[in-house]
Amino acid sequence: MNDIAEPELIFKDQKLVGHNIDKITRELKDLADIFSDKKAYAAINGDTVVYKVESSFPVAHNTEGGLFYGITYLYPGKVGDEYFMTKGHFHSIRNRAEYYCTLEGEGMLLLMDEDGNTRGEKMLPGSIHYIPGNTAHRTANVGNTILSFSAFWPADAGHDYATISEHGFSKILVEQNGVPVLVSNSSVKA
Ligand code: S6P
Ligand code: ZN
Repeated sequence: MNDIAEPELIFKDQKLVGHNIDKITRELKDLADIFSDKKAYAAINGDTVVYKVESSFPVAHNTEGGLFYGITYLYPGKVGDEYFMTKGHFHSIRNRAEYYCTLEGEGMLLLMDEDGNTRGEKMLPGSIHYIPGNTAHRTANVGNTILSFSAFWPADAGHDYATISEHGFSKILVEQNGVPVLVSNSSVKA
């Protein structure tokens, strides 16, 4: 008997290949809550793809001790001055941490603690980001090409999107004089 197997999962030709890859596409019309400039948002075609996620769930959701893996492909673009970004979430089990590893492109990882302090970490090819527990996370594409990154998170983490959908992050990432800056989110509801 041969004890050597082929890999179950492989990142090949810019996509994740394997059995049972979960694929999600988020278009602008799915992201009504997150962008600040509602007028600019309404002016862009809702079918515009903002990001795609390919994930592998080798164990059932909520399995304590299991791990999930996913690759996010975030397209370049802006809504008004605000860069295309992911919805963002806390993990449902708040203390669950995560790693992001940037594959391609130029981005910003936004991190917000439970007291509402928001900070940014630059993402560039090869950069590795530890996202501590109790920290909401979202990514923004600040370049002109696709930003892709891989993520590793506990299978029992879960996703709490509602808190961000309702309150947002305390700061938003906008382009000012050609560079990304974090500014106070005036639409944050306390
Ligand atoms: C999962 C991990 C990523 C995101 C992906 C999309 O815990 O953080 O795979 O799911 O980047 O972002 P979001 O906020 O729409 O899930
Ligand atoms: Zn996460």
